[in-house]
Amino acid sequence: MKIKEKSAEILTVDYKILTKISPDIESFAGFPYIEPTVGRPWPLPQSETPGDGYMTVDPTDFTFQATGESCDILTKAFQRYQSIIFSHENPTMHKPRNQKERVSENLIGEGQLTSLNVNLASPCEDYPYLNMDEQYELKICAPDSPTEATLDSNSIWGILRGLETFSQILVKNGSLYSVSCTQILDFPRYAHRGVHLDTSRHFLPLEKILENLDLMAMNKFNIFHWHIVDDQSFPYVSSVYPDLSAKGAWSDIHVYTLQDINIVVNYARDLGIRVIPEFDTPETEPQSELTVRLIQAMKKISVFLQNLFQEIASRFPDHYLHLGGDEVPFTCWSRKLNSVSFSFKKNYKLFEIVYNRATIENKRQFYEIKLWQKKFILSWRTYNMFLTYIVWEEVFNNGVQIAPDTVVHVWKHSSTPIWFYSEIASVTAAGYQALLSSCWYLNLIEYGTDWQKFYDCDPQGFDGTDEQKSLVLGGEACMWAEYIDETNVISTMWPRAAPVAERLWSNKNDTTSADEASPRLEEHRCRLFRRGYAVEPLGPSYCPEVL
Ligand code: CP6
Repeated sequence: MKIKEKSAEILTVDYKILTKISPDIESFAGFPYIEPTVGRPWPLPQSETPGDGYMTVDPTDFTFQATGESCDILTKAFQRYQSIIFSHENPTMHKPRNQKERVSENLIGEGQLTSLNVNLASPCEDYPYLNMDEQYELKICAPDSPTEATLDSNSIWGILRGLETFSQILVKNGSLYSVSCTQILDFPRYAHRGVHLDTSRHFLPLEKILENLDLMAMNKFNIFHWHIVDDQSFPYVSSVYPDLSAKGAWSDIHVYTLQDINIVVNYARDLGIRVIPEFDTPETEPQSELTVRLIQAMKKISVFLQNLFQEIASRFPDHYLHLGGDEVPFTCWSRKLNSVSFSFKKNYKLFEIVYNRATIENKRQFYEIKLWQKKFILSWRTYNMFLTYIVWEEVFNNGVQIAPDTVVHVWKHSSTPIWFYSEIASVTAAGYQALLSSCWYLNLIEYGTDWQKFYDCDPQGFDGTDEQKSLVLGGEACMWAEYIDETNVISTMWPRAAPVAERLWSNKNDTTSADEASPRLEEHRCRLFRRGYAVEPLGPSYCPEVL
């Protein structure tokens, strides 16, 4: 034996002895290396029946075939997935010294797969909506068609979800790709699976919003909750009231024009994602002595709000609108409102406030808000093509009268989940539909991992009746942007939003263990990394070349 070989042997032996002495050596200080799975989808499908063997795919000889209905959404999806699947970029991360061959050579392939037959049973719909059909069935060399791969759905939205799953179960195998034989029947657990993004505290360039939409689709999220304006800046460019952004945006380039909004809405639509904008409209404490009623200005403001919200309704095709209503600084308002002249009248039912901080503080802050009561909301419903409202939990907690179909968004959190579970229990006990975000604050950062916590949180985890639980529409992962801008938005959100995606999509009984999910999440993170996104690592790791 040559000296070189000998020393290599010693090194191997030493390593083995070392790991024997200290079995934890590979999981130093509680940060274990989790070996990723290969070709396992995220989020987990509702049902899978794995078959024997696999098929081989040659990227130069593979197409998507529409065998049923077709439309622009489908054509674009084919182009997108052709590129997502086969532009296997080399990770820039260091390569491991001993790359294991992940796909076993012993498996007997069923042959070459040259197409995925995509059978859309109904014509496409224009825009995604609440309770759209997202179910699909994906069969790869199933017993009844051993040489084929088929994707079936009654809806274009189901086809989009199925294409994503197909792209995830295909893995690189040398210069070719492999896909295991399987039958997948899949549909979401919750209809509302959102990602909330704040573009007021920092402006986000359009590309980052679109990148985020891509990542959302790769996690089967279906709602982009766009917290577009807030105290710090008003980047929404209104045609009816151009001063809102002219005076309220950080600068004249840090704005979203009508064209930008159309780009976002249509890009999202092609991915089966709804865009729900939030225009903060804080409410008031009805019993407070400090309650201000702007009777004199009311007519004027009413016209202002009608014009603004009519414009918003025409620009965002979704039938839901988020009205905010959180964290209202009552005393601050009433003090600052002294600078506005108004007459005060008690017990007035319908009231609104105009709040113009630009005149008080600096030019960057200009914001108009309203207070409302039931009558007002009802008149809005007729006016705004029957929009349904989502409000933050304070609106419910403060006893504001809200339309019966209002969705209450629970966001307050404490170190124990009891608090928000009791909140969602009382919201649903009062008969309102609910969304949960309390346990999914992506902006809260700590050393170590927090995704297991996100994974363990369940929107229906409260004590309540079946009827109460049926009122839970789903939830949203929230990103607040006080400390987030284009430099860190992607890496802070992803893959940390992925556990939320699985919680909202997959069956509760199959997703009870974060430990069990973690090898799949490692693979998913590598997949997103390989697709070109700056997704942060979950712990000490590397991305094997096949992923
Ligand atoms: N801005 C607005 C915020 C927050 C909320 N509303 C917020 C509160 C707590 C945390 C993060 C964000 N920055 N308008 C609450 C819904 Cl931890």
